[in-house]
Formats: sequence, structure tokens, C-alpha cells
Amino acid sequence: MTQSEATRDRVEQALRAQRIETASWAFGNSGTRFKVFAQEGVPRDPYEKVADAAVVHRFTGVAPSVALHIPWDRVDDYADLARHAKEQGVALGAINANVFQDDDYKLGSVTNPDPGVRRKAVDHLLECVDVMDATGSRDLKLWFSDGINYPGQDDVRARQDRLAEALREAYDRLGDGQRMLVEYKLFEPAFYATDVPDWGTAYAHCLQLGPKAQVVIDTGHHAPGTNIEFIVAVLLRAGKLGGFDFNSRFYADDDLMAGAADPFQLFRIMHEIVLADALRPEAGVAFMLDQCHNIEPKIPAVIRSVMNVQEATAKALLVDADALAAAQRAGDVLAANAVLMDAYHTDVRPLLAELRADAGLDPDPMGAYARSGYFEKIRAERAGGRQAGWDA
Ligand code: RM4
Ligand code: MN
Repeated sequence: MTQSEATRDRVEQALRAQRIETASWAFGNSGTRFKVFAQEGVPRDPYEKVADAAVVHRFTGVAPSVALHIPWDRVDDYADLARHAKEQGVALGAINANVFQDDDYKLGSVTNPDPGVRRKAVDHLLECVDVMDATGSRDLKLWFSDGINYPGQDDVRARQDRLAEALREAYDRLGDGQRMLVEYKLFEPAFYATDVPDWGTAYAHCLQLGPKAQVVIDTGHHAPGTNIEFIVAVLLRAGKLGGFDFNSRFYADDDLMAGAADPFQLFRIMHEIVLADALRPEAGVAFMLDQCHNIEPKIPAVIRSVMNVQEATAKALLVDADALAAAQRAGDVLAANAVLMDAYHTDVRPLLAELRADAGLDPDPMGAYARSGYFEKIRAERAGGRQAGWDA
């Protein structure tokens, strides 16, 4: 085998093993605080969301699980929903807790000054672990809208103590093989001080909690200009990167399709992953999408996002690691940078198309979905009834 054949072999193998998790809420109606534009064919319940996620997997071959959001995806029998998912060819993935949509949470959930409200919030986190037991999910993903809008509104350190206490209770409830992924977000809805605003705060809590607690990076949750790949590298080095919520942004938490606004950033992130050999499922990094599709049709938007992540990954895998290391050792700044750019500028679409064909898939997932008639079918079947939305 020549060196280039060996490289191709390695790249193909890694791409075949890649797994990207979709999000149930990406299939429901969503919008901004100005307007939710309803779409035709939108799922009416969690079963239909799972069915749509399975369609994404059917056409991409690399999206075999779908994350749930509780209570948006509340059902009577989670084991039955897991069975339904399996029948459709997917599994249920991370369970996302929602402690941000109840009147009680106006001043916070797990950091609320009122112990009664904190109890309610922690009980919800525990309920989510019960759901995980029923669905067989590994990850509990926690994002808190908690924070304060005005200086003096509450005691910042006391809120951190309350947070630590709540996380501890949920952490202690986790079973073997279950994990807690702690997400951070710079601001919004709290504007003065968010309780988990950055990776450092999330990391400090995870460190105190123990090995089952890991940080999750939502790519949309940073200030403009933040070097996200640096955070990736630091967390990987510390063994504390639990996963990603991929999406893209221009200004704030825009939740646009992953790799749409800044495909180069996605490449740089995946480059850190590849360098640390963290693409392998055993490395424990969950590659999830967390997006909303407000104006574009949802299923093809998710397919496109999955493909964008695949393309960034393929480019990252093509970086000539030996040449890069040699240039770095030699202090050759321009050569090192050129190695990265060469990989980034490679058109990997033919390679991915070939891999799909080898796997018995249509090489063009977007076209295949459009031709499949699935949209026409759900548009007819799901007409009327109450469509699921991000608040339902
Ligand atoms: C949050 C955060 C969470 C997601 C919700 C819908 O901003 O990103 O991961 O569950 O939005
Ligand atoms: Mn997220």
C-alpha cells in the first residue's frame, strides 16, 4: 500500500465510524421571539420527531441517534418510544433537561433564591435520569438559563453554591455508564451575569463533581471572535470534553445550520478532535446538533448540517500530521499554516459521495431526500392537528 493509499484508508475508516446525533427539537416548529413560522409536515408528537430523525439517518448513514428534550418530548412510556426509535433504525440519545420554561423559574431554577423552586428544578433533573434509565441514554445534558439581570439582584457566590449543590444531587443519581454534560452560555436570557457563562465555570463544577461530569461546547454560546478550538484543545487535554452542540452563529445564539456561517471554524474544531484522536466513539465525545430551522425546511436542513460536519471532519482527517509536526518543529510558521490550508481547501465531496455509494446509500443525500416523497407524505399525513413547537 502506498502512503497515499494508507492515508485514504485511514480517512475512510474514520469517516465510516463517525456518529452525529440529531436533536428532536430541530424537527418541530421554532422561531425567534418575534415569530414562529409554522411549516407543513411538522411532527405532531415525539414519535413523529423520531421518525424524521430516522429519515436523516437513512439518507446520511451517520446519524443513528436523536436527542430528546424533556418536557417537550414527554411521553407516557419512554421504553416504548425507545422501541419505536429502534424500529425506525435509530436510538434515543442525550436527554436534555428543561428548567427554563416555567413561571417559577423567573429568578432562576437550580440557583433560585427560593429553596422550593430549587427543589422543583432538581426533581426535574432527577426525572430526566429516570427517563435515561428507560431509554438507555448515556448522557444527561444540562443547560441553565439561570442568572441575574442587575448588579445586586442576587448573591453571585451563593448562586454558585446552589448550583454546585443541585449538580451534586443529580450527579449522585447517575447510574454506571451514565454521564452529565454541563453546557455553558455567555448570556441570554440573563443579561448581567449568567450562572454558567463560560467553559471555565462549567469545568470547575465538573472537576468538583467527578469523572462522570463533562463539559459540552455549544458552538453558538460564545462571544464573537472566541477561539473555540482553543477551548476544545484545553478540555480534551483535561479529559473533560463530553461533547458538542453544533450549530452556527453570526451574532448570538443563532442556532443556524452547523458549518453554514463559518465552515473554517468547524474545520479548526475538528482538527483539534482529530489531533487528539477523539473522533473514535470510545473517546467519549458526543457530536450533537443543537439547531432550530426557522425559515428553511427542517429535514433537509438537518441533512445538510450532518453533511457539513462530515465535510469538516474529512478535511481535518486530511491534514498531513507528519508534515505539520515537522514544520512546527522547524519553526516554519508559513509551512505549518500551509499544511492546514491545503487540507481545508481540498474538495472532499467526491470522497464522501463514494463512501456513501460503498455503504449502499445515495451519494447525494439532499437529492435523494427530495426525490423520496417523504415530505409529500408527511405533509399530507400530518395536516391539521397540533404541530410540535419548541415550546410544546
Ligand atoms: C439552549 C441550549 C440547550 C438547548 C436549548 C434548546 O440555548 O443550547 O442545549 O437544549 O437551548
Ligand atoms: Mn445547546
